[in-house]
Amino acid sequence: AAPVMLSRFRGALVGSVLGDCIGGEFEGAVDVPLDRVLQHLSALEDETRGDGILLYSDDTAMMRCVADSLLTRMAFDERDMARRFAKEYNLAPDRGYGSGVIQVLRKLASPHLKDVFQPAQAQFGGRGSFGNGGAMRAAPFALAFRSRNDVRKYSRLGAMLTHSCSLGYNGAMLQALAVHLSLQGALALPKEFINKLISEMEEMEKDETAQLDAKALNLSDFPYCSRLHRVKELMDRNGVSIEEVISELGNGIAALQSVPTAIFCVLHCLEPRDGLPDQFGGLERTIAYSLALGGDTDTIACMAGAIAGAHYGIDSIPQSWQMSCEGVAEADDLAHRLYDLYCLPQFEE
Ligand code: F2R
Ligand code: MG
Ligand code: MG
Repeated sequence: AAPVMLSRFRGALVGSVLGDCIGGEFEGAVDVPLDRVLQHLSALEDETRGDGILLYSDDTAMMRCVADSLLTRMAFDERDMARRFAKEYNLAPDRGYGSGVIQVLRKLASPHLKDVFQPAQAQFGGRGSFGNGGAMRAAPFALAFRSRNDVRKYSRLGAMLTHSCSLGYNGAMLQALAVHLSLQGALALPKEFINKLISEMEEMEKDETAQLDAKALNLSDFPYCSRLHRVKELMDRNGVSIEEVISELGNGIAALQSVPTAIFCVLHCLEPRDGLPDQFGGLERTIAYSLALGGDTDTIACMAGAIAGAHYGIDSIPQSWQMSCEGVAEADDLAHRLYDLYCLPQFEE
């Protein structure tokens, strides 16, 4: 079982980086025809392009900070993680960060800051961000902690360093739990997988703050549960169109409009699909499909790539894709080290 698990860890982080790098091409595009996606993907086979040509964005930059912090501290340490976010932003501010979060990252750089959660709480008039920036970097929490309780607890706190709105941090918990379940092989039973995520979110969305946030934003009482129920309905439908997926689930920069969408991409692509090349394996299908939705493609592909990579493992990822993307070797190294951490006895449930 150990080599299988290590392969899943590597698949999760490399899949996440690949989704970010490959998906960056279409971020913000409204309409992405499938043949443009396939053209973009087949260009990755071109050996004359050179290695690492597709650069990673904020999604990977912040994911690496999360992983580095968990590995160095061998625990969740909010001050250390916050310091790494701020330092990374200062070193490379042009990685395509959200326009709101950069204010948090600047404040986190202050050596006088007492409460590292405070800058996030001041965002958007005190409501906090509901963007998907907490979710896009959540995968390492699933790789560092064995216990589901720890995955829940620390992915939430890790997201709250920049996203204090419950829609933001609940999206991060959902993404971390999806990777956690996928690592355990739960995607072998897709219906059970989605049902487990729905019951997890039922617990989280019972919370009074979640209920108040949903009301203030004119959303239904259990917004994530309701999107996940839509995922389940779409899974049962034959021939669901890209337009239906976008209108039912969304493809935007808000966590609510992108985390359930990424989960749907993975579930939908467990089987071969019309329009996607027969020679594609499940991970390739997942990334291709995520791009074809348009909108926040780097982040949806990054999150779907992490969940799918945890299911299919590293061997499912074409070498040419890996060689085309910046930061793959580093992500692979982080995955190896997180696996070693995960195997330590004190991290057992
Ligand atoms: N930033 C990008 N891509 C460029 C898209 C530009 C876009 N017009 C923009 O709004 O920035 N990609 C990267 O950002 C996403 C992750 O963002 P993150 O870390 O969540 O940032 P932020 O700033 O906290 O939230 C993003 C935007 O969401 C809206 N928003 C969030 N909370 C809000 C609230 N409570 N009220 C109103 N609006 C809220 C704002 O427009 C934020 O700027 C990923 O896609 C990553 O790839
Ligand atoms: Mg990005
Ligand atoms: Mg994005």
